[in-house]
Amino acid sequence: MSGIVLHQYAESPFSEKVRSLLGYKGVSYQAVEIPMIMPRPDTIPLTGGYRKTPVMQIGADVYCDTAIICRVIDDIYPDHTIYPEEHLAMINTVAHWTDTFLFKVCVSIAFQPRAAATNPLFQDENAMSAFMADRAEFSKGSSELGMSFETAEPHFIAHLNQLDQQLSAGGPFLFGDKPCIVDFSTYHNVWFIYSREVLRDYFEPFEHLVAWYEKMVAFGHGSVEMISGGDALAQASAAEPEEIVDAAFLGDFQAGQSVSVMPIDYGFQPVNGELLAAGMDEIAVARNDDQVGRIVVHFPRTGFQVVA
Ligand SMILES: N[C@@H](CCC(=O)N[C@@H](CS)C(=O)NCC(=O)O)C(=O)O
Repeated sequence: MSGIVLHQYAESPFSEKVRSLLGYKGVSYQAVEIPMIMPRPDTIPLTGGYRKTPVMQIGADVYCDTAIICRVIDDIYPDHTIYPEEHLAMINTVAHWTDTFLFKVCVSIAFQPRAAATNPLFQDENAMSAFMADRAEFSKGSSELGMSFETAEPHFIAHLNQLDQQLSAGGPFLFGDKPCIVDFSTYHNVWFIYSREVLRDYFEPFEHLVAWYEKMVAFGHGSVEMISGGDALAQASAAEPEEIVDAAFLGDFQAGQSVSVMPIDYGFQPVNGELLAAGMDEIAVARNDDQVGRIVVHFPRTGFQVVA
C-alpha cells in the first residue's frame, strides 16, 4: 500500500485524471468517496478551506490540485515518467491549457440542455437546486467557468478534430510512444463527455481519437481500497508532516510568514497558514487543525496566489 489516500467522487473528471494515472503506474492506494457538494466535514479539516476535487493525502501532508498531485505520484513512481525532460515546459503548458480552457469548454458541453435531460443528478428537483446553489457559491467572484454553449461547441469539435488528425499522423500517445501528463489532462476532459452516452455522437467522426481514448481507459484505476472519511482523518491525526528540506522562496516571501493561498481561476476559498515554501514548483503552508493537528498543505506554483 502506497500511503496515498485520494479524496474524490466518481463523477469528477479531475478525480478521473488521477485515478487513471494511478492505474497507469499500477499503484495500490486508498480512496474516500466525498459528497459531490458541500459540506465535506471529512475533507475541509485536511485542506483548511480549499474545496476543489480531488485532494490527495499522504499521512499529514495534503496535496491540492491535480497539477501537484500528478507530479508527486510521478516522483514516487518514476518508472515511465509522464514528465519527459526534453519536452517539460511545453507539456506543462499544454496540460495547463487543457485543464483550464478546454475544461471550461467541456463544462458547457456536458451541461447543455440535451445532456441535462438524461443526467441522473437533474432528475430530482431538490438535488438539482442544491447542486446549482453549491456551484454558484463555489464559483463566486469568478467568471472562469462560464462559457455559453454556442461559444463552447465549435471550440470543442475543432479540438477533437485536431487531436484526431495528430493521432492519425503520429502517436500512439499525444507526445509519442508513451503517455505524458498531456494525455491524462486530455483524457479526463474526453471522459467527461464520452461517458455521457447521449453526447457520444460527437466522437463518431474521430476514430483515431477513440482508439487513443480506449488505450487510456485500459490503464484502469490501480488497486483501490475504499475507506471512510473518518479513517482518513485518523491517519492524518496519527501522522506528522514530512519535513521540507531546501525550501525555496520567490519574491519577498519568507519562511514562517502568515499567508493566505488560493487558486487564481475559481474556487476562491483561501487556506491560511504559516509559509513553509514558495519556490518554482510548490507552495506549502502549515496549519494547526483542532481535529487533526499539524497538517502541511501543498499547492502547485502555477495557478495559485499567495497573499501575506
Ligand atoms: N485545477 C484543479 C481543478 C479541479 C476542479 O475544478 N474540480 C472540480 C470537480 S472535477 C471541482 O472542484 N468542482 C467543485 C467541487 O467538487 O466542489 C485541479 O487540477 O485539481
